[in-house]
Amino acid sequence: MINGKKVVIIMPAYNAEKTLKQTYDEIYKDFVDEVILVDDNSQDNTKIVSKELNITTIVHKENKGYGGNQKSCYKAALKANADIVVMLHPDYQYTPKLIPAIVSMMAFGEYDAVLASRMLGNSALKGGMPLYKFVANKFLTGFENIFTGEKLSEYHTGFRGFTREVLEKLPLDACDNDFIFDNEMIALLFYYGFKIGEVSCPTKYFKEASSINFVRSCKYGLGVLAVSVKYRLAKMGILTKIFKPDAEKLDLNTELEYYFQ
Ligand SMILES: Nc1nc2c(ncn2[C@@H]2O[C@H](COP(=O)(O)OP(=O)(O)OP(=O)(O)O)[C@@H](O)[C@H]2O)c(=O)[nH]1
Ligand SMILES: [Mg+2]
Repeated sequence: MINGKKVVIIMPAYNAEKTLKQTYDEIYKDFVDEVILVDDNSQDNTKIVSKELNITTIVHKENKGYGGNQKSCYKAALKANADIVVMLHPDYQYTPKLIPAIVSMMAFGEYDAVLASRMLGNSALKGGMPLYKFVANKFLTGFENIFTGEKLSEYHTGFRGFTREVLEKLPLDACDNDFIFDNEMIALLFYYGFKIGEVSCPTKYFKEASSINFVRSCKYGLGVLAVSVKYRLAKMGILTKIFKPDAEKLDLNTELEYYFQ
């Protein structure tokens, strides 16, 4: 707890057995009330390692994708009465040591969401981000800033925090089940008028931390361009899927697949 707010860390996991323990061990537990991992039908022992670490472990019976996994994570966090939720990838790519910084930016009411940015400062390439991802990140960020009229240093980090209010209000069930989920969520944050803060974050690239290849990155990049254009159209009154008033929010009455005991 911090300032009376319950803090829950969520980990969307897929084949994370090799990096999970190291990631979990670096979480500064004083602030954190619960850690929840959703295993998206991994082919390895992710759920077993997770349970051994006493993490609340939820398992998908079939692979739902990165966005589908996050939907389950946020539902589980809301059901656990979280006030502040931080998504941390279990692949040890982002340092858990920033969790207190991220949480405190929301715990005292200053921000509704916080992004840990690899592009603030000068550490992305030094940390091993492939040059094509760096250039694409810069380009897509510039494009999206123009179309949203906002100013973020990146829209593509997987290390982010949200208040309960954000997770209850955004129509996250209407969002994509694949990687573009992350980008849609930021567009929705701006669309609903939430305040987003950024902290600088070192990044690490190594084999287990990075599975998205060039083709998948291209698909993601095109998705980002589409989200940016749809956001602008929505601002002009032309509404599509996630920007419609009846777009589905997270339904807490649906069952999470199963808790691994
Ligand atoms: N549910 C699900 N999650 C996945 C899948 N592939 C990767 N992930 C998870 O999505 C997150 C991001 O994927 P990564 O492979 O680490 O992506 P990356 O190459 O590091 O991406 P960048 O950091 O942007 O370069 C990780 O936490 C993975 O566990 C998948 O097929 N399904
Ligand atoms: Mg990664």
